[in-house]
Amino acid sequence: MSTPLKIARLNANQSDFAQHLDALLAWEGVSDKAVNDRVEEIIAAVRKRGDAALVEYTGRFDGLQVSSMADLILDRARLEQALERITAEQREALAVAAERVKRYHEHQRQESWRYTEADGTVLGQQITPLDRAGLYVPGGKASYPSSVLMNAIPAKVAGVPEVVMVVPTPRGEINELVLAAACLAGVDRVFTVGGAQAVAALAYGTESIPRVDKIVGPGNIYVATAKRAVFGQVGIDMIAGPSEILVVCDGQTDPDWIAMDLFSQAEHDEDAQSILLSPDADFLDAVEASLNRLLGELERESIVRVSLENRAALIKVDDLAQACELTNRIAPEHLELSVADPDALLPLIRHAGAIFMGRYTPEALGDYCAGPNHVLPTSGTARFSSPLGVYDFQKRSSVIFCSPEGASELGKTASVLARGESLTAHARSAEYRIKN
Ligand code: HSO
Ligand code: ZN
Repeated sequence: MSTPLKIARLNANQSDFAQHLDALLAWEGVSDKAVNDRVEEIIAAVRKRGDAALVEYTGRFDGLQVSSMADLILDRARLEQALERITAEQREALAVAAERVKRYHEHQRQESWRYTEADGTVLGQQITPLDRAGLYVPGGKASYPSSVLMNAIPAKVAGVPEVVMVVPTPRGEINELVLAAACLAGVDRVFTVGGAQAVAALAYGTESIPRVDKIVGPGNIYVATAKRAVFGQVGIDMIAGPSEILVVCDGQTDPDWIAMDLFSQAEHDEDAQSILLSPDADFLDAVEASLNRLLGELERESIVRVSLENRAALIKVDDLAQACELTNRIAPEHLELSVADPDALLPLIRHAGAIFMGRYTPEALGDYCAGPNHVLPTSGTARFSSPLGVYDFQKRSSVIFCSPEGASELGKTASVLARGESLTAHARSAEYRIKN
């Protein structure tokens, strides 16, 4: 066995617990002056020189030399080819996942509504999809087909007519699984460009890449910085922090299961956070033993070790109620309630991106195929935000239709308020419609 893991052990009642918790949760969002400057430059170049800049950057940053942008475009036929190229087993698994994710998201569709006031005025809200959405997919080790499904399917369910995707292909290496997922999710076109240049292209448009209305999907610091920079020109989903899992366990689940659940987030990246809360100190010991025993079996052992040693904690609580209180303070991206009666705890939970109920619901199932979205608020933002969903690709327009009587009545109120603001054109516009 390798060196024992150095994992923080805390007790929620120790006098300096609050400081420990703050230190544990502290996370500096991405922001770096040098990166910022670089990104601004790239955005300016793409705005000015369009495709030519994209071709140039793709050569420089992705080691992929092409003569024109035409070599960086994949159409639906190419996506269908990818679906043929993967194994039957993979095709089947992607199809099952896509179907379940679609069905779940269909429940989220918002409908237009209207009602009539006593004076005959009709008021309502009209729901429309965005015209076009852009999905960023990272290259390299975080290029996840499951994320393609999670980002593109809600857009399609919302009725977005065109979903385009950008994905870097370093040295021309194409991830067929990612393209196959794009095919199943209904992505219309793929551009094999990445980085800040791809974000700039989606935000402003180039000769080949159409300007989109919203950019979604994760990316490295350059992508995140670029998304922040183009926000306002286009919508963005969020700037996601590292993945997090918080497990609340009554001590009766197999410690190996809990250890692996904690690993499952830790293996995403060295900054990922895994926390376990239990009222049972012996159980915390058992999980720690499992972590040490199982670590060596992992493909990503070294990432997991760094993540657990820097950002994990096993915390003893008095009882499950205290665990829930602490959960609300942490507002985790993923919460597992690995207890006999999770429904009894659910009403106590106010802040969590996704809640996994009971011993048989590991977060991994939600990451791939349960149905709900795996794009979730991180770094405590579950206090005020929600999972990515259909509503992120739908907009609301207010609708007002005054009857002559309604206009006359409302005109009197509006006139008084407008004159109070010294806006006489407003007042007169309203007054014209008042019946004498
Ligand atoms: N757990 C990640 C999503 C993911 N997991 C993709 C596996 N593949 C989001 O926090
Ligand atoms: Zn995951």
